[in-house]
Amino acid sequence: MEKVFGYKDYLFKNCETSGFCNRNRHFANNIKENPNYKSKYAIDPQSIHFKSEDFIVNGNILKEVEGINEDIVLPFELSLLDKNNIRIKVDEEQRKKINLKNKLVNTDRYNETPNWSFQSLNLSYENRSGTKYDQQKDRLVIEYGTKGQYKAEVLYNPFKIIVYHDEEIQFIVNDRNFLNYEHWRPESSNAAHLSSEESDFNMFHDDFHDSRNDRIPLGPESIGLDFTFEGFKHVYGIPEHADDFNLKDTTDSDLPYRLFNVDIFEYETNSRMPMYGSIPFLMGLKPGVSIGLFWINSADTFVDIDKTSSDKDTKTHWISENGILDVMIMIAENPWDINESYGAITGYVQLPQLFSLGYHQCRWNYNDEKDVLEINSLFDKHQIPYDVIWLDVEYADAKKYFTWQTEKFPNPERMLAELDHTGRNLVVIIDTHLKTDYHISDQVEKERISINDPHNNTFHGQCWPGESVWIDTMNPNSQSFWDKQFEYSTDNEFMGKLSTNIYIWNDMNEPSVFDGIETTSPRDNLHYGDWEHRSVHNVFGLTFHEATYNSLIKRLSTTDRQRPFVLTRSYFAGSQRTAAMWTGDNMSKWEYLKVSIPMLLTSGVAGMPFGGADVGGFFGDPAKDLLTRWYQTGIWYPFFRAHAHIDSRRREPWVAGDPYTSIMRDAIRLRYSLLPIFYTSFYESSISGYPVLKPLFYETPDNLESYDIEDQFFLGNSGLLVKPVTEEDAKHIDIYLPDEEVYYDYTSGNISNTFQKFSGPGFISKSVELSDIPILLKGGSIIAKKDRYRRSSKLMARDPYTLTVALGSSGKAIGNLYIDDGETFNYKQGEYANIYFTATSDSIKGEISGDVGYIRSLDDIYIEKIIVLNVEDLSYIGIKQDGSQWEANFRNIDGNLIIENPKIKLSSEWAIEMHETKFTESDLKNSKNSNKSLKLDTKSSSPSLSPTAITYTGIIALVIGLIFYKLRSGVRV
Ligand code: NBV
Repeated sequence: MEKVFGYKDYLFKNCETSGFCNRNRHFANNIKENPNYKSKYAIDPQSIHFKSEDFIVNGNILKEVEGINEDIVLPFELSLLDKNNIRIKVDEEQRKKINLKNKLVNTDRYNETPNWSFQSLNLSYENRSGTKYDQQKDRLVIEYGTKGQYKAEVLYNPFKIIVYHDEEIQFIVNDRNFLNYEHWRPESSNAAHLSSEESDFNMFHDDFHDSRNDRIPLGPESIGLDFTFEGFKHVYGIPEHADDFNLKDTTDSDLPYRLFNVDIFEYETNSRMPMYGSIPFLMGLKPGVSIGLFWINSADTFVDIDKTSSDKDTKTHWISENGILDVMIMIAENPWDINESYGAITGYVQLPQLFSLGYHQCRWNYNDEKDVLEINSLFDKHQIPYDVIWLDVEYADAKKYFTWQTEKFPNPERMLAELDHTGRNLVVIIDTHLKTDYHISDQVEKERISINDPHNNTFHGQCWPGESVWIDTMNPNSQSFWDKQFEYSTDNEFMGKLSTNIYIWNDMNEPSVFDGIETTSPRDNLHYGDWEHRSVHNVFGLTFHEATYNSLIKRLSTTDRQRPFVLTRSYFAGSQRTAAMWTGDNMSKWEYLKVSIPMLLTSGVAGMPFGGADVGGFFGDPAKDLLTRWYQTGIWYPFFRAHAHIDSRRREPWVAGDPYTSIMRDAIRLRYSLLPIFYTSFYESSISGYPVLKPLFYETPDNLESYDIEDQFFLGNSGLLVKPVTEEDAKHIDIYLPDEEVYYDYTSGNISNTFQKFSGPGFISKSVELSDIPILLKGGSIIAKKDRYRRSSKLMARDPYTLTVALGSSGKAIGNLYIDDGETFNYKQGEYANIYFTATSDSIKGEISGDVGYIRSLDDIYIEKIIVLNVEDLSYIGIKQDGSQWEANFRNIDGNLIIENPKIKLSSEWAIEMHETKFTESDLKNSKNSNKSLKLDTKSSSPSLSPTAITYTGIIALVIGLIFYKLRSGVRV
């Protein structure tokens, strides 16, 4: 049968048309078909040496090659790292000897991916008594883990690593002998160096299209390796793909999951096609054990997933075009510990400025200053809050970044001041390509900081502005050049004089090259260090947005030290430290709305929680109901931005008219009221790596049924469980409750909320109107919101809080609120506060810990309302704070309690007691005695906490906080 190629098949390689993937699959298939296959790779036991103090084992893997006498020597290093990470690196000895005439290319295997991806190269191992090394005749056995519960057996012949938890096999490296390390060989000796199971497909030239740009100067140098997850049927991660959350079997397809950052035009859903970003990190999950696999490689990579050849295991096969073999294996008893381990290597998300968690209004393009300011005031007219307006490529003169089209934007300073008036910000786009014949690109060329062609001359290609050059942000000299363009100084004509409410969007940094094969840079282009582009392709985008971040840090350090905000389209492992991402050019169709949820769950699992999708869809004009449903979904994206293509009609929330506009307004306002929860979740993520949009299994890692839910999520650790409606004309919706806890209906919309109680595990069915966003609040949670409408998040800073207390089936509830100035790095010097709430059926308490001065500055912030769900009719409620006591005003509606204006300050400890009778003098005395940490000044109404008292209170609060994290993470303590 003739093969029909789709449009995308034609533009982008699949495994068949990619030389190295084709060869590795061929190799693996031959081995699968030959049960007597004997692996060619073995560790030479004589070569093993061991530095016990460093927990590093060195040695050689030998590769036997048919037709030549000497084995290929592959030196390896196996190290034990903190948080139960094991790393194995394998290089190729003979690379140092390669002598290519007239070739400018670096002939080593690329080993610098960690320099960009890791937070620090100083990885340590804290010795524990549980760690043991035992060198045996045929293997090396390493016991590790806090209780010595993990074991890795390194088998010599054939080479394998078997990882155990409590003596049970969990994970096997090279289980199926797919290890394939294509060693260097000159083109002339090609045939002599081939083993019978290998293929010579496209080894020295690439015939995809005519691949006119790729000469493959170093010939075949791919690496392939298989990993078996024993007893795991669920594996997640390896973004970015517009596909299911739980990864699919790929064995029958031409296309394994591909990691290759590309500007993929009109991407398809339900696809393993490569997209703009890639994170080679995969998490395997089963009750009791989670495994993280980090394939540290920035070259073009394919991952085959085999779920069919065994009914209990998942087998994976990883194939990269080149680079050293560098793999980190993480093991833990739950998924969140894996996030912590992965984040300890690549870093946690930076704590974003609060404004960047608000609503972003973007389109390609807001045409001029008048347009921008009109949109700005229309938000106020329609009483819709927003924080950021965006300018796409048309603001710049002839798409020359770092310029303004002066007729359209005559006075950016004035425009920014006007936005600043209501606490709003501007984001402008700066791409990687720089138009030629313009002083910026001229300088890039002159200073030799461009991406170069194979002859080491500046590479020229086509992009938006026409002929362009690309700055090489892998070159250390690029940073100071880049800094100059963002400098806060009168010498900088572009943004030097502008106030600090301007931030940056980095687009097209895959990099997108219109006339390049697969719309990107030719693979034999050269970067700093004479590395070929093929080696660094997937990490290049990260180096670009990181350079922008660093420049903004410098700019802002001369002002108020605000944290930078950078949005990037291309990303890699480690991007979370400096940028937010979005899922690129989606379409105004229901299926794209739907897939946005598994896509963002995936990037959260892979350590990149600050993500969003274009609300409304980039290409096309969404129908009004689709747009409305997209807003109701988008308010949950950690990064919440509406965006639209230049050819689409205007669709700001007021354009559709009522009832749609009112519903979208309600949704956006709901996002704003939940900002304290989003911010707290980001804070938690910034110190632990936990996802903000949290998959259900983080709450119930023992419930296998929850592993397959990809259209619901929790908002961080808040207890809010959401299932946005993503089906057209939905009349009802089935929601999965993952555990036995009570869940209160928290649906936002026109239906008056009765906080009806449900419990699981299992599905419940609810009818829905267009105005409804199905939300449940898990029993045991206390959430803190801000319910007053303001024009922007900045204007909400001093607003009072509303608490909702949802008592759990045990009759208790807990909650956490993190606050700081929301803008600067002062929190790193301790200027923040953590507030812990606890409740039982007859009491609610608040405790605060943190910096004394900062806590004092919160003195004018109050709790204006407390809603307690599911309590008996009470006759009296008393409040105590700062040595005073007073009676609360409350109402009881349908079995829920509403305490109006309790006059509680956030800045000191307080307690509510829900008695049948009033407080007595002795109640008050007892309460004072029971809390020695507070020096209550009964004469004054302001709190007078001594610094030591706050520290003491802080310790108590921290302990409560810790218990809270563990509870929320599913561990019952
Ligand atoms: O800069 C224009 C667009 C931008 O609006 C979009 O968000 C990016 O993903 N950009 C791509 C360039 C190409 C659009 C077809």
